[in-house]
Amino acid sequence: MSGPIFVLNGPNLNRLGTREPEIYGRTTLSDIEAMCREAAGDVPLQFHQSNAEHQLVDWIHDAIDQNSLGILINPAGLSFRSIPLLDALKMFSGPTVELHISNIHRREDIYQRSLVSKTATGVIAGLGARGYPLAIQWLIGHQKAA
Ligand code: DHK
Repeated sequence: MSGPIFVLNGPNLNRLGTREPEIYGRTTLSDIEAMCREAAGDVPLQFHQSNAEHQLVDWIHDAIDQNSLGILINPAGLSFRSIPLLDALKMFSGPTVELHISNIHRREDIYQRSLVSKTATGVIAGLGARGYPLAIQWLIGHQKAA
C-alpha cells in the first residue's frame, strides 16, 4: 500500500465548529484538515467530506483503485445504518481507522452500534478533533512496520 491516505467525513461534519459544540467542540473541518496534513508530513493525503452516502462509497472505491496506504473515516450518522458503506470498506484490503469525535458509547442508544466497526482495523471515539492526527500517525506507523 503506497497510495495516498484517504480521510473521509460523513454527513453534517461540514458544520463542525457551530454544530452542537458541547458535543463536537468548536474545531472546524478545515482546522481538522490542516491538522491531518501536518500529521501526514510528506505522505500524500486526500481529505473529503460529503453529506451523500454514494459519494463516500465512490471515494472508498478511489482508495481501493489508488492502492491507498489507509482510510481514516468518520462516517458520522452513516455509521449505524449504511450497508453500502460497510460493503465498500470490506473491499479495501488496507487498514481502516473509524473515528468519532464524540464517545458514541456514552451517547444515546441510536449511536451505540456502528456497522463500520465490523470491518475497521481500529476505532477512535471521544478524543475530539485531536483523534484525527493520532489516527494519521498510526496509519503511517502501521505502513512503516509492515
Ligand atoms: C458524528 C456524527 O455526525 C454523529 O452522527 C455520530 C460522530 C458521532 C462523531 O462523534 O464524530 O454519531
